[in-house]
Amino acid sequence: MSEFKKTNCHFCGYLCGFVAEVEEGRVIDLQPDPTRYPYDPRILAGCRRWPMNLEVLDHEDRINYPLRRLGERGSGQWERVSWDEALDDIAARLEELRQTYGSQTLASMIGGPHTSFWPLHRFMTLFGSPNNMGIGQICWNPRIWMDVLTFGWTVEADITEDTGCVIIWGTNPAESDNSMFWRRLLEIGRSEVPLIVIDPRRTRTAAAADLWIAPKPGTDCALALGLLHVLIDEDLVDHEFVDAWCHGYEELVAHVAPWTPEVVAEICDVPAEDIRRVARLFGSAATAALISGRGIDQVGESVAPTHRAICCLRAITGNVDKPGSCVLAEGSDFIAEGDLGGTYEHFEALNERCLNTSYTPLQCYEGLAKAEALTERLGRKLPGRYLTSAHPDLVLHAMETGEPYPVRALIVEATNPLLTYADTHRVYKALKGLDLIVVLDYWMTPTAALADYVLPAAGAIERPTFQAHGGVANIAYGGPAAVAPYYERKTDYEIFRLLGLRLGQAEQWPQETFEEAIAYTLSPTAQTWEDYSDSGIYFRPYGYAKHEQLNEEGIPQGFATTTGKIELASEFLPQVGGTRLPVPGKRRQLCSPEFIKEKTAEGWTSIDLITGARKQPYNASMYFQNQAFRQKSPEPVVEMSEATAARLGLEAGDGVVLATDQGEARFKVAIVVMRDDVINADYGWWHPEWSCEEPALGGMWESNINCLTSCSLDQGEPMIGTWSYNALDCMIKKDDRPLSWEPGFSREA
Ligand SMILES: Nc1nc2c(c(=O)[nH]1)N[C@H]1C(S)=C(S)[C@@H](COP(=O)(O)OP(=O)(O)OC[C@H]3O[C@@H](n4cnc5c(=O)[nH]c(N)nc54)[C@H](O)[C@@H]3O)O[C@H]1N2
Ligand SMILES: Nc1nc2c(c(=O)[nH]1)N[C@H]1C(S)=C(S)[C@@H](COP(=O)(O)OP(=O)(O)OC[C@H]3O[C@@H](n4cnc5c(=O)[nH]c(N)nc54)[C@H](O)[C@@H]3O)O[C@H]1N2
Ligand code: SF4
Ligand SMILES: [Mo]
Repeated sequence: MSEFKKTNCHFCGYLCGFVAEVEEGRVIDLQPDPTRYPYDPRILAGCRRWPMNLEVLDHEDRINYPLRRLGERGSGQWERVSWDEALDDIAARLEELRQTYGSQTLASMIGGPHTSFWPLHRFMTLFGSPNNMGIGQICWNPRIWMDVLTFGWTVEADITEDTGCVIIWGTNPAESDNSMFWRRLLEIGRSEVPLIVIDPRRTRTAAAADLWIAPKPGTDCALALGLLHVLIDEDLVDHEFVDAWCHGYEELVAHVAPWTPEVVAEICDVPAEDIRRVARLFGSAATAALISGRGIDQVGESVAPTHRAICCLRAITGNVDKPGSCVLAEGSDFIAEGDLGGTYEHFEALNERCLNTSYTPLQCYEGLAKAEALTERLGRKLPGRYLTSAHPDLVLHAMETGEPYPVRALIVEATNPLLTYADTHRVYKALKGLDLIVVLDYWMTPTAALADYVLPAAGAIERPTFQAHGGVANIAYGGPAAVAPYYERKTDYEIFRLLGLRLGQAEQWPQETFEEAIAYTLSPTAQTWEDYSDSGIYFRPYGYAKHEQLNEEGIPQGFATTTGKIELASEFLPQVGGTRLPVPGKRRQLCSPEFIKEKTAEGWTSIDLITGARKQPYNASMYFQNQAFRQKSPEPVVEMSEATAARLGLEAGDGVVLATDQGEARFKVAIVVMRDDVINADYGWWHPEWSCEEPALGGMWESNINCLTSCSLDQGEPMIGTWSYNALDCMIKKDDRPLSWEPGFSREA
């Protein structure tokens, strides 16, 4: 007899609802659930990933049992051990390292939102280490930080019937979202509402737009200052809103005066007339929305000022917390991740050991405390562990040198840092020198291959899901597991709990299962675990213009900033080494002058580089196991315009090698429509069909663009520490040698 169980897909951030047909604890069929958020048959028809859920659940390459290393690190020799054996030994070794070096000797690495990370954070906090590395500085935090410091909280775009203009800035939802939001943009593209895309590449999103602006990578801050200039110059400003709610308008006027369209056109290499057009479309719409993404998140020094300038664009046009523009999200009714992870409770101890302090004055505990002092006025709790995440440059340095203290152990959860963290050679060497590495994953990845223990994580369908965006909005979605984990897999939550129990954390892990933990998370709300499972979402309709709401004293509550207003000129940022108004910074230079000289003499050419622009069907280093995907997208490519290819003497399909001071990687040329004189290289490429043992490491040395990148602090954003995956430089050269998977390849060549 089979049963039908509600559950969720987690192959992207939407967590679509499904109904699983279950027989004797095994899923035998999976069908979309039309009763639950965010069901839409068009999305499912366009999604290539969800049908692989069944295959992935029982894929022959999944890790099903705890594995312990035998032989040399990376030698590929493993023994299957019981959970008790694995966890007892890991706990004992961690305790010994803690006795010898102090609790900060343990570091962790996480990736994108593939799972709930607060259980790891709770474990790390209770162990006593602040050294969580993650994608914080590059993927999410820059925008969160600048929104919070300008508006007092984060803003989310709100596209409704009222929206009269949309700017899509450095994001390509056609490939990165490919779901509800992308469908909505397609509709807007076809409607009267102007859609503007700012991207060096003519993406499918750009193709759907009315106007495509292709600036030189990394010049977006200047572009935003130019737009502000035109808005002010042509009086497309919402003066009523600015007078009532913005601080520092006159300063902003003076600041952007020199940034004329002509000056900006020169810097960004776009027509001055286009800058005027964008400003006029945005400024003359009664309501306009702006959505930005990774293209401006990962551009070194300029990342914070670019986001600040974008905040100013929203503010002076009155497009704040108003239907059709954006909403200031509300803090969550359910328990926030910062509290679940214990960040605030253990603040002092974490702060004392935090490596970031004095290097990245915003992205550290002291920066968090200053910001939190503002937001707490309106009862909003920041996602502390993300906003304090340790800088990889500093943690890797501590691993390499033992300074300022030795970092000897590492937990890797839901990331494959040899592919996705910057500077693969450096990450590799640092990992090789550690005393203990524990990896939680579904698969044997190149990173897992270097571990002492690989622990089998349960995936979606076999675990409940609760996606809460760090708790910066009052929404969470997901649902229950359909089955108990297959084989001996366990949920990430359970793994950290069981480890915690062995290290004196028993009292802080009262809920035995992740399901119970989610039920507890929801306990301050009116919704039970059962209601949540049934509807797949926790959501309370939000209001607009919350700054006008009266507080207890009967005056409008305003914005949770130093001045209570939107800070066009920031009173906060100078305290952490920033400027009152946005000033563009330098971009990251990956090639030293000596390197360029040497390579040029050998026939290489210097060129601008962006990396990792999203493409279906892969996601970071994931889904390369899927044979259908591999057949359809078989090669790691570097994209360039026809003119660029001609200048470099290249044709579509040619092999090329890219290089920087850090290292090299090889790709095939694809000719696309994009700006001239910049190339875009794929990221995440490896070959799971290869052996993961050394030296092959799943083929990850061949076409891994992060062999070229760097996380060094010296050219990063100085307050947050953002390093760059875009607006880079590299050397390029044609390379006809076959790649390892091509006919004619020989190891000697
Ligand atoms: N298929 C797929 N989807 C994904 C992911 C994936 O790996 N694969 N990853 C997920 C993750 S972790 C994230 S963070 C999101 C990211 O989602 P998005 O923010 O949409 O990221 P991309 O699709 O890379 O789009 C970034 C765009 O910025 C452009 N760009 C590069 N440099 C610049 C610049 O200097 N200025 C401007 N204006 N534009 C620039 C690139 O050409 C690219 O089109 O995607 C998520 N979705
Ligand atoms: N050059 C370059 N580098 C980049 C980027 C770029 O654009 N260019 N983008 C950056 C960005 S924005 C991001 S967010 C990162 C993304 O990079 P990551 O999010 O770190 O992605 P992956 O490295 O593919 O790691 C995901 C791993 O987690 C495992 N996994 C998935 N779900 C779970 C789970 O529930 N539990 C456990 N334990 N494991 C799970 C998968 O099997 C896989 O091995 O990459 C960054 N790196
Ligand atoms: S991959 Fe994303 S869009 Fe596709 S079904 Fe899964 S959650 Fe939904
Ligand atoms: Mo990301």
